Amino acid sequence: MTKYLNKLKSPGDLETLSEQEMELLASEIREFLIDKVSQTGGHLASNLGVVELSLALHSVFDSPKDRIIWDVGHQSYVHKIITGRAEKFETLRQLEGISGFPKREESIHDIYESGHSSTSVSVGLGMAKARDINDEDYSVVVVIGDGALTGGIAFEALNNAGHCTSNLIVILNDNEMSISQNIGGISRHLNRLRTASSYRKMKDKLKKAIYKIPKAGGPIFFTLEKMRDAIKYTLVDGIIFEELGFTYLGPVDGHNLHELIYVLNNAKNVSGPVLVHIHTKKGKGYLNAEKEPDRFHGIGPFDSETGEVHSKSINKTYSHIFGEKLMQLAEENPKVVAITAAMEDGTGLKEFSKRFPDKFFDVGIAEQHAVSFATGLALNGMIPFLAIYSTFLQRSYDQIMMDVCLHNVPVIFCIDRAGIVGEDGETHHGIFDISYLNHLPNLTILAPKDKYELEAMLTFAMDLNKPCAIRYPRGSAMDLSHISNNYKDINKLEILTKGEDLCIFAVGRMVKAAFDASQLLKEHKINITVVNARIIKPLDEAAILEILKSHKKVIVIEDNTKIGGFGSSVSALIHKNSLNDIHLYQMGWPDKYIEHGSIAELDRRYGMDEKGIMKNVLEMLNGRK
Ligand SMILES: Cc1ncc(C[n+]2csc(CCOP(=O)(O)OP(=O)(O)O)c2C)c(N)n1
Repeated sequence: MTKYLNKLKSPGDLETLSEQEMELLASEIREFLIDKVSQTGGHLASNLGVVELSLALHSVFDSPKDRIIWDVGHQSYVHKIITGRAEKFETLRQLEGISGFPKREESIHDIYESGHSSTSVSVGLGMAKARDINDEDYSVVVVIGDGALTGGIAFEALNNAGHCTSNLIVILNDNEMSISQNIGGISRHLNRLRTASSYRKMKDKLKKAIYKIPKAGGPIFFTLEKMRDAIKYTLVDGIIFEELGFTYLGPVDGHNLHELIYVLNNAKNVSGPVLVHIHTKKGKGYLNAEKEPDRFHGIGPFDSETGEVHSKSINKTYSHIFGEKLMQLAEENPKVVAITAAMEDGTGLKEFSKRFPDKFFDVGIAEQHAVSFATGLALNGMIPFLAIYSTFLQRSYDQIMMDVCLHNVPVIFCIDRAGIVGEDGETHHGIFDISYLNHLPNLTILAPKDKYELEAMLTFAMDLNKPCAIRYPRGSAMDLSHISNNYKDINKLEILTKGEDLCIFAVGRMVKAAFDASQLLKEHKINITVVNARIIKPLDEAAILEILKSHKKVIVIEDNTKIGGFGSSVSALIHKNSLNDIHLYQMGWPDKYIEHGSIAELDRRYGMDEKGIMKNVLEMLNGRK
């Protein structure tokens, strides 16, 4: 069944295969992907769409001498298979297993570690320039999707590359999809190009036409073939990439190996920047994924026959709670609008988009634009709720600072996937947002301990009339109403348990762990105070100082990097008030990029669960910490 795949250990093995055999290999790879990803979960649809492209790239180019760069990197599974990692696919995205994104420590063929989109052309251009300066000879090839192309930095890079003379090959993998249907003017432009005749057909037509010219036809075509830009055969006017200075080749059927190999060989010989526009189908070859490419974009373990995911949680996620509450707020307040940067489903806004189409904006993968756009809406009287994953909001730092906070306008940042996110790893953990927001003037930062607090905070933020950020984690929304159901003073700290031995300030997701630890510690006759630190900024100084009067041993725990987080604020407060007898221990993520693995495994590994808390409490009380 896996006649060709079994023998595939490195890109060089492709040389021995005919195109027909490579097509058989493509089918084997698809079966392999469906089988493996159904067990581990992962980015299936995007990878099924690039099987032929990955084979063609590794046939035409000589990796790692030639550099292949994957934008986002979620579509690099086939590349991983070709470069000798098929046997490791059982461990895909698992703790200590292979990553779902390119990783330099995994393979010499992974030369750039992506995860956040739209950076590939910039990186590729940098590599091409370095090659030229060093007087070296190899190709730099960048693969970017039509979704990733909606990110502003991609245009900055195309603008720059089009102006340079360096050889750079950009493959635009156009499947008409971002995670959902792709949006925007460029998407329309690509559609116009796609509907024009294919590259090969155009070339054949031109050849026939020229050959009809008596006597001179043959030599003219021959000369054209020799000319570097003779392979621009499309008859569409005003191709944006040509206007920017690229040679445009396309559109090409991205599932036709023969055409792909042909056009890539041509691209290799073009001097200057060249863009190859290929058309693919997301989810190609697996009907379930072809029908629902968005659901199979990133999916948990599933039944490969039915396509149904195995562990369907009955609990709603925080994203669901957010989406539902926002619809309620929009019913009540006509000023409420919602914005997403290409993550309509992931952020829980799908229903909102249907119910309030005029008040819903998917701006594409354009987080910076989203923030400035929200500023404009707020300056003209709207209340924008901007739902972005913590890790992607990093892109918008300057816009948050200079547009939202400087103008002091009511933009509400609904920071989804805040904290550790699990299997997507280093590039996706949302563990920096408290640190990159904590010092911004005018901003309020909140973190709910459960779903009811999230709802209360959304209402609070709507009425605040100032910038506000609410950070909430990935996964099932907790219900901690049995611990406390006081949602009135949502911008004040909340004391959950009282004890004299030690005090824990816990932020967001960590409140439950701290509370559970406090209950376990009772069995050791240790009584601690647990505080729900639901307002991170402005710091509830008076309340914290009051608590510190009766506690000399203090732990702060937050699902954020320790540097610059809530713990740093408490530490600074202690220092400012010269409370030298306070012993503070900060718990949070260490100063490094955290690897991939399930959230529970990472919590355990880094002591970020109730056991880790208990250990620290006991060590502090025993004077060992
Ligand atoms: C800056 C940033 N924002 C959002 C995302 C989330 N994201 C991952 S893949 C993707 C869609 C990419 O679409 P495309 O480039 O066309 O690739 P496809 O999956 O369609 O092959 C999005 C929005 C991201 N990775 N980076």
